Amino acid sequence: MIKISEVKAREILDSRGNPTVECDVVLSDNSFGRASVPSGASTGKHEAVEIRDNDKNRYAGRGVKNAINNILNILKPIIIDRNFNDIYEFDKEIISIDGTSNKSRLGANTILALSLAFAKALSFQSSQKFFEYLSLDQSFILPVPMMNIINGGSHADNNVDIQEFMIAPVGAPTFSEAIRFGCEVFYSLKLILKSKGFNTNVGDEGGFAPNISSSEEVIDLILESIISTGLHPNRDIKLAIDVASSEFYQNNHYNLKGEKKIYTSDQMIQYLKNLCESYPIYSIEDGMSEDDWDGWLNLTKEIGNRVQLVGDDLFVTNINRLQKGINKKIANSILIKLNQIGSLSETLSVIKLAKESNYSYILSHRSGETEDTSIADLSVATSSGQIKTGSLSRTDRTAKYNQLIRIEEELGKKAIYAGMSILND
Ligand code: 2PG
Ligand code: MG
Repeated sequence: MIKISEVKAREILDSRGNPTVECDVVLSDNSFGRASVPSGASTGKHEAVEIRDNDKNRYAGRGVKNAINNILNILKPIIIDRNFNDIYEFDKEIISIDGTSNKSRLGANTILALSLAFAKALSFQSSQKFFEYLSLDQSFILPVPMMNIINGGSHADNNVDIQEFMIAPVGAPTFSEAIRFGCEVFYSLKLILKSKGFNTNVGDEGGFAPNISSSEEVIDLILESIISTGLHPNRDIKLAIDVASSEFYQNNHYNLKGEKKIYTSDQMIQYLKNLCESYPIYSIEDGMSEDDWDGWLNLTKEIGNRVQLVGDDLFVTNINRLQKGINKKIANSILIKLNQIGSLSETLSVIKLAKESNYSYILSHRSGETEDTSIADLSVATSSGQIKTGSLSRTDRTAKYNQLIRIEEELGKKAIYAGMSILND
């Protein structure tokens, strides 16, 4: 019987230079799995808890030695020399050791690192690639990349209110062509920004971070850059935004500091509706704040029949919050971030519920990332049809796109690019 023969854990760095957890799991037949976990900046209030040491003498309090110790001293002695049939059995065991509803005892970062490393070891053992091992039905759909080419909000040091402006090449014939479309727009956006005297340094997710207070002006520049590459906005490339509005929701109002506007919930809905009427925006994430359920309901009633409305801070990859949204007919899509819930099996359960409820689901990175590319495999395995993993610069972002290029090559003729199909669901 194959057993767990070794577990290692270490403190490594994420893309912002903050410590994070990496874990290795080795099975008795030498099958090996390694995983590391990302970390958010615009985190949702209802996410599972990421534990940090808060020891001001190390890494400004951001160290994760406690999480490492939890793996080595609490979890390892319980799982070592044991056999688990699948990831569900394994995760159930380690989640029950934590015993809390939000993983605050051992940490979502602790549990996810171990959960993913174990899944990778099982995938190694089965001699399958990770995306094949996780595949739900052996249909392999390459996702439309949602590339965040202008960074604002808490991901950049500028005055752009909306956190992410993304381009989604729905009209590309293949995944690798979608990446080429995205890169060419990215290059041309750089030239256009430069020519207009804007800064072209990049933010946390590799998109440009110019000081532009109006969202309309940002979108106009993106459209100009699409056209100047010879591509067509709407037909070849659609736009998506992550408003991340929980970040600027104060006293029941949406405070857009860059635009110098303070909106009520209804005015915010009108603002978003106008943006969708003026521009080829097919998807809005976190248009309303994480606890503004009434605002979400009204937004869904207003534009939910024609725009993908994605709950990130709203649902936090949590099956109970998603179920509440489904019951209330709120949003029509969920952002999937493994570390918001803290284990692979719970993530797969949320995806299953979304699928059964006709909600689209988008695999997503965090603003603080590592070189771990699991989300690329997971997006193909679950046929998510969409992935957002940043811009076309910074290796922490392109690593995921590069992994998808490899998967596409590996699948050959079996690879289907989601393309336009994401718009008809
Ligand atoms: C988001 C994410 C990723 P963060 O809001 O969708 O883009 O940001 O990881 O900072 O929460
Ligand atoms: Mg978000």
